[in-house]
Amino acid sequence: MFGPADHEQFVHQGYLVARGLFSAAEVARYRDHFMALRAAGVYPGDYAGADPQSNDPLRRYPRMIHMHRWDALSLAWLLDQRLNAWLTALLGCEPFAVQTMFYFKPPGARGQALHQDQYFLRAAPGTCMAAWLALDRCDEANGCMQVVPGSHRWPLLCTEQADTTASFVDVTVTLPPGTPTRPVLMEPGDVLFFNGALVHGSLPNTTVDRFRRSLIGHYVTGEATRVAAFYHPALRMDGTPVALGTSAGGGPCGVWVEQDGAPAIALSGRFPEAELHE
Ligand SMILES: O=C(O)CCC(=O)C(=O)O
Repeated sequence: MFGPADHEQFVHQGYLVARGLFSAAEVARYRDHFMALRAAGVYPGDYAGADPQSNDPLRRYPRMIHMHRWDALSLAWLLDQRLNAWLTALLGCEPFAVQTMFYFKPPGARGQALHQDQYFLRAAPGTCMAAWLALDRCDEANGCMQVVPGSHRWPLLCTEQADTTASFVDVTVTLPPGTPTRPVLMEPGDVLFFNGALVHGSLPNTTVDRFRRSLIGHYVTGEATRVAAFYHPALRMDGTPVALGTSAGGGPCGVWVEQDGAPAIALSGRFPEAELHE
């Protein structure tokens, strides 16, 4: 049940975990469904292609993207009324739904370097939001989510080359030395909601026998009138399409500078005019 403490946490930290929002039976159904889909074939958007014989665990189990466009269960999950209720309470108005993703993150898989989702989605005005459903216990050993509390107040940071031995995506943002990142420990059925500007990511799954599966929905705030082309068509939470304009890449980005002996962000960088998608 959503309460004032949840709102407070979200406003100050930029994220919160709704515990046990989905039941054990639902979690089992999603896990089975996506494992069966993964075993059955390849899909548009598979990261680096699927190859059951590969040495790279992420090629054996590439993440899935935009499944709601061809899979009824994914669409129903994206528009689930519990997610809508929490998102609406957090944002103050009903969002538009724009993306689903499924991460298998098998044993040995790389993580995803620190980033801000809004770098990819460019929802405006307003921002984007994520609902991240844990389908396995998530801890530091299997590469749980890591967040930088309070970073949702930062502008978009300029991106840099990521360490692709630890991350399967090649862009990241850097933080001043000593900036704390917080592991988000979750149980199956918990949902992590986070603001699109929050710096987050995950480290590799270092276990030999535990997946870290998650089902992810991305949304844009209801006042948004545009979003990057990759995320069209946007849907109202009743499933009907809504016409939004298209945000372009490029624009200013933040770099860390020293101000009165402390790190501060100056908007002195510029993103390249690249096509945007996570
Ligand atoms: O699940 C992960 O490891 C990363 C997911 C993520 O960064 C995202 O959903 O934006």
